[in-house]
Amino acid sequence: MTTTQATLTGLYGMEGETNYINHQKGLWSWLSTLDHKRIGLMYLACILGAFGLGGFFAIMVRTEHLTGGETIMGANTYNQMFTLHGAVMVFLFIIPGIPAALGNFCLPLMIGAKDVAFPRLNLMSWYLWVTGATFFVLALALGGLDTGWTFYTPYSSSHSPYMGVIPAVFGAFILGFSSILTAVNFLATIHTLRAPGMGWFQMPLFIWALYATAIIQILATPVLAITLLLLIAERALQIGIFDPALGGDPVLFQHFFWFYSHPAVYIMILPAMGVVSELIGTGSHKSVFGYKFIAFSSIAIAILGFLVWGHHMFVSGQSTLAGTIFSLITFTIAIPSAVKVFNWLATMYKGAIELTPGMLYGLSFIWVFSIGGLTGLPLATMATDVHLHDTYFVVAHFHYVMVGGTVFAFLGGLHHWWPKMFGKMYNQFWSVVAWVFIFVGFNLTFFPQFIMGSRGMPRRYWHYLPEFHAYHVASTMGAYMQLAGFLTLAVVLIYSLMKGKKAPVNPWGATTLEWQTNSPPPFTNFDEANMPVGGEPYDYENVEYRPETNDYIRVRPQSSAEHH
Ligand code: HEM
Ligand SMILES: [Cu+2]
Repeated sequence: MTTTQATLTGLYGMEGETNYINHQKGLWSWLSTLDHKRIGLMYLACILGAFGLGGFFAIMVRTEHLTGGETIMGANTYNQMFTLHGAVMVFLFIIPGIPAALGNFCLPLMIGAKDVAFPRLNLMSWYLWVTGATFFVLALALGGLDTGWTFYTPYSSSHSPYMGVIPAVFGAFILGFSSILTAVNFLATIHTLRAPGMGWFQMPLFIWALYATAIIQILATPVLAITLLLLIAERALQIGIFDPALGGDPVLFQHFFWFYSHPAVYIMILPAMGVVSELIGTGSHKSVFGYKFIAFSSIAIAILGFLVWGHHMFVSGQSTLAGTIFSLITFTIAIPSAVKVFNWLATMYKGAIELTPGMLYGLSFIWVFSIGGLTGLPLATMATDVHLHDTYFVVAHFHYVMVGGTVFAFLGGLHHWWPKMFGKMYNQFWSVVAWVFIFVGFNLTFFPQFIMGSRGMPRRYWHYLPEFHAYHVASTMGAYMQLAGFLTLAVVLIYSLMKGKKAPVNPWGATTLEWQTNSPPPFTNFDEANMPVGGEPYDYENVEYRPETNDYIRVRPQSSAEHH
């Protein structure tokens, strides 16, 4: 055995055990892999890189706001910083985050399949992500952009002096294809490759969430793609589609943009809700309450999400009738969202709650997402939105949903599936310390923004009046605290890869199929002799704690016969 082999075996598994990480070696074996697990990890690495980059821009923006005047950068640089922050976080990190990284790794394992339906297409999606990201880097190299991540016309099409606009828009266009192809793949996989005995209602709830997300990705993303091409055409050729000076209509751009971008917020939050269902069930060691309600509420959110885009345009001059209708439909989305929250709470009721890091993130999600969701109601009400539109209240609202929601669920999922992915445990004490910093820092960053926003602090302003100073300083301190938390977490996870204890098959006592195969799983996901069968997905009677090895074993084989 060579030294590298020895290290790898030391790193990833028991002596002699082959798994998807060590069965082939070398960079090329990764770059040409068709294995969904490896592709999931490649996405994970890329997405964490994008999160770091977006985080850097966030810290820049927050640092600038330490004083009401110029702190570290001029106005033009400031405009670039918040644009790049938003664009990188949305297009490179949060939209692909859970589906492409966690979803790719988990989906086939959770339905007992060997891979996704179209492995080559899956690899191609990853390369498209990398190509799209390269265009973003090109945009930076060409001097950046300052349009805001929303690329509103006519500023983006006729006035912004920056060369980075077209490459960034084209990058987002390509990333859209990556997203669409992943969605096609997931739909086909869920339809055709479920384990014997796994009917639709024996699928784990994360799978339902990925299914609903895939529908949105396929139906909404093409609209964004066309819009972005039109924007490029307008900017390059001054055709007169969106610029009123050329006879175009800027509000048309907003309609197109939000027809995609509102459903896109559900592309961000639905997979997160799916992860949270797994986290809360496992952390409570109790069957998830109201399985069908949670499953169908995902589908309901996916459908309703297409009918509300006009709530972003109450002050754009759209008719009051249109505004009223958009407002009403927006309120109805609160129903399926609340259904989920109530079901998670009912799952915990009388459960044997164990505060693992995964569960802590799950609980934080419920708390923080509720604040994010409830503050959406005043924004969905026309009379109050006229006052709150384009203030820091909106910035606080969407960060409570996107960071408190999606990012927390992503981190919870990462902690939950980490032992399965790498076959290594991490130090739970230090990861809880990181969680404290992230959770407290997050609230300190964004809660003051609700207050200053409702008092009139506009978003995207470089300078501010003295009365907002204390809020801005608190917010920036919160951002630094989050940074400390994320750096701690990075150390915890890197240390786990190098020195972590070997992970057992099922460290958390979860019941879904991925916890029946080795950690890390073999290349083919399951032992050929012991292929999984579907059954009741959340029957916690099936697993029993084993104190000698500190893991859980299956006491009853999963079979469709058990289903009641
Ligand atoms: C983790 C710490 C974070 C901090 C401190 C932070 C801070 C900020 C700040 C200061 C702004 C600028 C507001 C303005 O000038 O109008 C902003 C905007 C924004 N952030 Fe974050 N952010 C963080 C994380 C995230 C994450 C994870 C996401 C992705 C979901 C995100 C998405 C956005 C978006 C979409 C905008 C709007 C940009 C625009 O107005 O063009 N942020 N953020
Ligand atoms: Cu919306």
